[in-house]
Amino acid sequence: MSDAKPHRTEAHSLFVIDLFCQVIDNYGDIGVCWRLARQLTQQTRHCVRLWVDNLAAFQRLAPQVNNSGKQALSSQITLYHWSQANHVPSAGDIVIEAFGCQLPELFISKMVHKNSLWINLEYLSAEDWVGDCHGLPSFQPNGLRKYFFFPGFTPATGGLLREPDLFERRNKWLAEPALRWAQLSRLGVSAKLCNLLQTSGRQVFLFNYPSAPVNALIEALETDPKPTVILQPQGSGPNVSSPAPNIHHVQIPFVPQPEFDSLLWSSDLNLVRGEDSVVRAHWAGKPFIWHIYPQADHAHLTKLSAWLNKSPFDQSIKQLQMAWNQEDTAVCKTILTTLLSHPEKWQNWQLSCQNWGLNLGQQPDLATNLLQFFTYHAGTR
Ligand code: TRH
Repeated sequence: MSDAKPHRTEAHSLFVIDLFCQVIDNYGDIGVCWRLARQLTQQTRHCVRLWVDNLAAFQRLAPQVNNSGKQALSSQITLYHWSQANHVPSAGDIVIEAFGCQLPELFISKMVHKNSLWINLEYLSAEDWVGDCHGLPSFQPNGLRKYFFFPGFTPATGGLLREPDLFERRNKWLAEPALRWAQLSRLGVSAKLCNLLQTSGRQVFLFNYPSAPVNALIEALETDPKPTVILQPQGSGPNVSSPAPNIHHVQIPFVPQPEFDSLLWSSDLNLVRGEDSVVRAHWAGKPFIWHIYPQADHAHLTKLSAWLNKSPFDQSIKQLQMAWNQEDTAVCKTILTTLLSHPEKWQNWQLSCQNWGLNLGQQPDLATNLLQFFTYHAGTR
């Protein structure tokens, strides 16, 4: 690639930040990196060069992305295909290696030349050891300073991704119901179902892995006189088979990331999965169940327990979350049916989700913590 000159704004920015993302599976890696790129440049003058190995996956969350390689995504964010990394003249001041994605060797030699600050951004976990390892250095034989940065749920960690104006935007959006109806109709939800939601219906957003015990949810909803509209993004599992007449299942298209957020805001129950959507469910403040990304040897259940231990959920909600991930249809159905038939229990769940989101929102967010870390360590170069 003939990319000899840096992006126009790079010369005037404080830091050039290289953010490397490999799409391992699904959309979580790019989902997190795309949010992070935007948040690192929001209200700052830094430039981000976002290196991604799978532009097609990225395009699903950000339709403005095209497959042509280098392109400006904003005045401060430039997207590059991963394969172009060896051709840039120099590395950035800061290099973020998201989720241990293994930086290209030649690029690392450019980092040595630049004396870049190397951040190893880890996956999200609520486990206690995360607070002990967050921010630890790993000095490299080539002289580079590499630090581990752990997102997390406590002030001892790097925090969670959250835009500074998130709650304000959410509340404004919720205060204007016309936006919700316009969005649903754009996504193909019929006027009849929008009307049902407007009058008496419950909106459920279903974004899970194929193994989720969705039958438990359907059977519990069938016991409830209140009608339900289930919105499920196309291509996401599990299959929902012919539910009873009080349940309406609508497959909606994959939406750009900001629209994904507002779907969570407007739903009465969110079934989310993976790392990014669960964080957004916390900010939505609606009852939610996390279908955590399955890992070998049930490592994900350890992570799930750690998260539940940090949660304000009562015992039955903790049990529900665990049973959902263990695909225990009977337990899920019993707990969901109880919640649906006891409005005060549902209300408690709703309140605990809302308060947890608000409390977590008091902590500094991941991008703010990273920026502070950069500023502090840039001074020690
Ligand atoms: O897609 P995921 O299952 O990604 C997973 C997890 O992050 C997991 O932790 C990780 O280890 C694995 O990838 C490699 O779930 P997640 O994290 O919720 O990411 C989905 C992203 O897709 C999120 O940023 C929201 C976005 N999205 C949209 O923008 N529009 C949509 O319509 C939908 C359904 C999702």
